[in-house]
Amino acid sequence: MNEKTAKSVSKFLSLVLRHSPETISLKLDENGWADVEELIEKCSKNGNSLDMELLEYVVENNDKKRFTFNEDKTKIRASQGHSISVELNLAETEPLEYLYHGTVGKFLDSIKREGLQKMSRQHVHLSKDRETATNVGSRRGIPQILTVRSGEMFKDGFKFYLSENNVWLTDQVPAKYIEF
Ligand code: HQG
Repeated sequence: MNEKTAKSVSKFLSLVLRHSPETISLKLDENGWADVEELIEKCSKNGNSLDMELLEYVVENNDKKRFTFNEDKTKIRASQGHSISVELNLAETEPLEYLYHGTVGKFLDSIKREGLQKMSRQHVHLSKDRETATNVGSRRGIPQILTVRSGEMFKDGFKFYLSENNVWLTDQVPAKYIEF
């Protein structure tokens, strides 16, 4: 399988399964699932040629396991990262004592004032280690890694969720729980 093709399919799937299914007139259900046959047909119609073999390859080999099939592979969804409102029904999970967030310098003043906010997504995304957070921050420039006292937040009643692909999610992180 051509890696370049797989990456471009992954990017397109992120667009339609997380942000704007209407780009290809695709409907997601309330839990974010798309019908696989419909997805293949509508992607192909819109110039992103796709078949079941390629879709299975992308789901299995995606570097972050961004997409999941249901049991019989008739449906597919993004595991996290949505900007559109979907109910992923993730189980509340007790977090590790510390989690990490990768960002860049220009956001720090605002984060110090307002804490971490979800911005355009459905959750604040946190990573289990500094290395992953460094990769996240590097998407925008020189990474700045913030340490979140998630254990303390949990004791104080904040909820945490772990996505199917092991990204930690929460609604917000007040600045007092962040080590800059
Ligand atoms: C920042 C990728 C100012 C925040 C990654 C971030 C992740 C604030 C940006 C996933 C702020 C939002 C998500 C505040 C937060 N003031 N800036 N109060 N609070 N920010 O992309 O965490 O490859 O929505 O630091 O790996 O960067 O797409 O979130 O820089 O897992 O699968 O606002 O996306 O995964 O940016 O990344 P994003 P993120 P995928």
